[in-house]
Amino acid sequence: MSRLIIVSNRVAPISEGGPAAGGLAVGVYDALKETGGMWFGWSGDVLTSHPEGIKLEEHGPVTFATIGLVRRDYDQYYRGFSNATLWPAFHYRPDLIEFDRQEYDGYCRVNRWLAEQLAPLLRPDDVIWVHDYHLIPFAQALRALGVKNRIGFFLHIPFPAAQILLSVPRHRELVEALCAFDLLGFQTEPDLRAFCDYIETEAGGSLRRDGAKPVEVRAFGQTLRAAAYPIGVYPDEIAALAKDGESGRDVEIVKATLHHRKLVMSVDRLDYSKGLVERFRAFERLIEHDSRQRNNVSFLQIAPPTRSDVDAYRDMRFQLEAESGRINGRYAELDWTPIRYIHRQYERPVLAALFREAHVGLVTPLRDGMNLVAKEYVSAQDPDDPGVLVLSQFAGAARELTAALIVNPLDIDDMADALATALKMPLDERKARYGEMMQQLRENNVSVWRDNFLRDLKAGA
Ligand code: GDG
Repeated sequence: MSRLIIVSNRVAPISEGGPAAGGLAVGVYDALKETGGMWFGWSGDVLTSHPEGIKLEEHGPVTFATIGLVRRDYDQYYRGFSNATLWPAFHYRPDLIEFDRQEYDGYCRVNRWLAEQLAPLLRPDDVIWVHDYHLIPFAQALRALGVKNRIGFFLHIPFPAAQILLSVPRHRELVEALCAFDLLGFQTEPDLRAFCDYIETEAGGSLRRDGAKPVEVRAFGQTLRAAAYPIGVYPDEIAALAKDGESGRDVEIVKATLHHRKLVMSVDRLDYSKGLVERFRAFERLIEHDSRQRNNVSFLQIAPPTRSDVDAYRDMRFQLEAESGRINGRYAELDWTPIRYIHRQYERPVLAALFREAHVGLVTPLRDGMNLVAKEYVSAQDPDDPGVLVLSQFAGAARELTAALIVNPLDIDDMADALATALKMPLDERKARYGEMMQQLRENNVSVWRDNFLRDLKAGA
């Protein structure tokens, strides 16, 4: 059997069972254990001088191959072009794009350098699966080194409409680089359509569709295939984790301080794409318009920090602190704080158990490739007394979780109304919606996502 080589910006610290070990990491790691192989990427270390070489760690049939980045590479490749240019553009925020030619050059340089590090470790029949926007030029860089293996790419974030992508300087080079992969995977059909639209209207390429098979793309002198592969979770494992954690210390504390009030809950990295400010205002609108809700419901927002060295993230943190402070100042009572905003990370079992306690999961990104939190919230529910998911129409997950209450996150009243509906939804309706969503989550779990992608990647060989 050919080995699987996973390449991603960060290598998940599976061995530590750390917070990054979510659905994606677990799914990918499972595949690696079955076929044997390697997971290659940045170690997370920022160094003062170039590393001597790759650090290799064996865990059974899986090798973790990691390497540090020097400060300039980190600044240009990771903080700069990946997170201050591509991330806002791909999340439909051209107003937040910062572009610096040197950062772009650094992004391409680091991709070439990483490819040079990996190439000597490859065997001729290895199958290579590259993940996410940090590594768009990676296949092109490997090809330049003479690597002939099958190379696939999965984009975890949205692919923007052509008119948005045009606002990224050097967009044509980026799409040309994407065309060096053998298979491109997107989260949803609209992402795939946006890519195909760019190919036809901007790149002068052509497409061939053949039923349910991946679309054949011809552009920049390359032939490749592209399709949508919505990422999933392992719903039954999350359910078990949530049930196990029911009587844990953190859950007991939350229950004790709620005093039988209802709980609305959200968990997101602190990112402007997640719509946190709009969500805070929607909760405020709920308690503003319906005084009976006051002192009867609390909103818990857990938002672990990310990318705090990118300006837009710092600004957003200040804005959130101001909004939660303002709303609490206006409505809090001696025994009730409307919004509990916690800017830190929790262990995965604690989150799962808290999801199970929450009457409403409020997941309202302005744009999101998929949003695993929505899927995790549903998975964690008690089948006999499930909570209600309120979900943004702009999360990829909304295409599968159609039994959620779907909202427009830019419409504060729409979100407040959905919250009110969710808080008073009768048990029968909650169970019916939950049942429908769980069925969907089981049918398209993370193994299905991974197996479909790898089947198509290998089928083209
Ligand atoms: C990208 C795309 C796509 C969050 N806080 C804590 C914590 N988390 C976990 C969640 C979930 C994961 O992190 C976040 O996944 P999301 O899908 O919600 O969002 P992104 O990080 O933006 O991920 C996204 C995803 O890739 C996969 O393809 O769905 O659209 O943007 O698993 O539970 N985990 C722990 N503590 C926390 O405080 N342990």
